[in-house]
Amino acid sequence: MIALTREISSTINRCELTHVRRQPIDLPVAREQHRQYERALESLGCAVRRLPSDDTMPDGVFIEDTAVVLPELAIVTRPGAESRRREVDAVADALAQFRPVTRVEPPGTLDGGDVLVVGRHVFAGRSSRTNDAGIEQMRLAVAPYGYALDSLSPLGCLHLKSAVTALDERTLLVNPGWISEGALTGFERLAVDPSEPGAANVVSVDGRVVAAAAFPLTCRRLRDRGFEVIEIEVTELAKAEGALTCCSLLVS
Ligand code: CIR
Repeated sequence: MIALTREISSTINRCELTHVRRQPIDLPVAREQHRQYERALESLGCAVRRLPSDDTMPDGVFIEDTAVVLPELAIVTRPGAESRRREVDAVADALAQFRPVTRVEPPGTLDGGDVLVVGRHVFAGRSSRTNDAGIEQMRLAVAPYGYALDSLSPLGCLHLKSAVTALDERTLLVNPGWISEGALTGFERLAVDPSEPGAANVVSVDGRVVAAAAFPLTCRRLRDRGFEVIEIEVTELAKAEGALTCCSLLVS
């Protein structure tokens, strides 16, 4: 498994924010936390390849939003925030080494954080970043490969994957306050601790989970369910409204 990551831009303090109040981000601390994240991915067996960033990409580290990678193809997105659209070209070039690449075209917008792939099932979140045209293009791109796509509308959070991520091919980690669980039938569900609404976003590889140390009660729930959990500090990236899946694209 290859994990594509992207360097934190020196302009991260000018990042987009939707639900989070702006607080100063300590760049050296953020970069050290990002290294710890990359090390956690390496400990799960990923080979990390970090793309460079530059001053024109305050949110470049959140590489997940620029593409959706399936075994058969990669869909390069058209991010909903205009300030993020220049992020996609370098990611498209990097992914072209591994997969055929297709792109979301105007008027479609789509952030990778709004797309959750579990086996042959694709959930797409309608959000302030992802519109129906973008979701429709995703549906058409994946249908030939046998993927079924459901669109959902999370509420109260930035992206679908703020509300739900996959722990394995059967089990989802969910904040029921941000998504209607009825939309997720057919999957086993584990709820985050109610005092930790942001805890549903974790990276999972082969039943081992990278989770934020800020959410100890949810980490305990994960361990009680039998998952091995690696806890890391991501306080500075959280100030940029980023979580864990957003900082990598996993290419198997
Ligand atoms: C943004 O608002 O676009 C960034 N500040 C945070 C993006 C986080 N991405 C994600 O959760 N997939």
